[in-house]
Amino acid sequence: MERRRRMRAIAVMLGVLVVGCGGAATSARETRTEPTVSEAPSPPEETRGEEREEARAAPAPIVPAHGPLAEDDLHHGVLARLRDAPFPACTVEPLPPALRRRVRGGDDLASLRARVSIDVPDDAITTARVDASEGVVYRSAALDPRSDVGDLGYRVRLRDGTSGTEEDLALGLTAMRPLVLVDNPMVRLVDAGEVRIEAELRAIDDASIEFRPADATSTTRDGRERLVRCRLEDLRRDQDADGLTDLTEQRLLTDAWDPDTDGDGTRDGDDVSPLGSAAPSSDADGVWLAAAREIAGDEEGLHVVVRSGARLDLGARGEGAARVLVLREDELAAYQRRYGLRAPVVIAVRMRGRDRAEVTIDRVWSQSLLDARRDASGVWSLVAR
Ligand SMILES: [Ca+2]
Ligand SMILES: [Ca+2]
Repeated sequence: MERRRRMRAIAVMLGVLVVGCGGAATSARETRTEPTVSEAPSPPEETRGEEREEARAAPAPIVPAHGPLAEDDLHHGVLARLRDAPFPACTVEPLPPALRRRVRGGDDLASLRARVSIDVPDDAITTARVDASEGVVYRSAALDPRSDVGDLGYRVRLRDGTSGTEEDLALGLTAMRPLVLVDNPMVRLVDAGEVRIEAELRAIDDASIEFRPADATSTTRDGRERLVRCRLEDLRRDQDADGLTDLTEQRLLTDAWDPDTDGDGTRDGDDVSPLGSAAPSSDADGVWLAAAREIAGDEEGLHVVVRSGARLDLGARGEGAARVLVLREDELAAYQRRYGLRAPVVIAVRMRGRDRAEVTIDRVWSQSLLDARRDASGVWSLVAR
């Protein structure tokens, strides 16, 4: 918990620093370049999944059509999906003059919470009551690994005033890549089947990221007063009804048309690590798996872990638990080209006899040294060295 608070504090602090940096340079660096977002065609009615990302009914048993995928097939699938055109869910346009804020600021957490009765996360950006419904847009580590930079993803949580149903959806947008969403009570958060939010253009410069608590990060593009519009049907689309929206699958590099991408019998939405179902084939694999499970249990959100060997089965996840995205080096490079520089986790295992090993967990900005011991029942456990 302490680490999470520290990371959040650093991220918030750096976010503010970047605001100052971008704001000062806005007039000189204003550009017409906009993010590549556009309208997506609607899928046929019968392909729309009934599942919602956070509506977690008992998982239906999955009988994978293809069976467990071999490592090479997983690898080719990941690279192919990273080459696919991104799903467009949101459009960006200039903010209409009538919606311009007269006063900036005033979006502190207490005032955001005072507007609504819906649960408002600590990383809330904006809240609104629209007719009888309520919503909150917030930053989340669910699909973007925590870093010192604060480039978390944006999500929207909505409560329908008539039915009382709640949903929590990824917007497919990440802070500073290239937009930063801002509070503007004059923009109706939900209107005509769309989520609408004011945004600023503040594209982080990956070359300025050092993965240490950096003094500042710089931006490559800046601009103010944009309007982001995301169609709810695009945000909600879950074509294979596996509990993950298409937008979420895009970030997890899973197949949006296959409910069980790795074919291990656990549907993508319930799989801690939906890319990989191999069993450990060595003692070192067993230790690696124990360390990966430790990481998944340490902090919610998404952990990007680099591994060169076969992707091991990390099992099923509980509600709100972390996910582990295991990537090979070349996949990580392609992932970073698409989603920006991300600090991966590297687990190194050195066997020290049959039932002992040393483990190093390197998160770029921190390193943990652990001892692994195997008990009489064959289970590996880890303790800090
Ligand atoms: Ca899906
Ligand atoms: Ca699976």
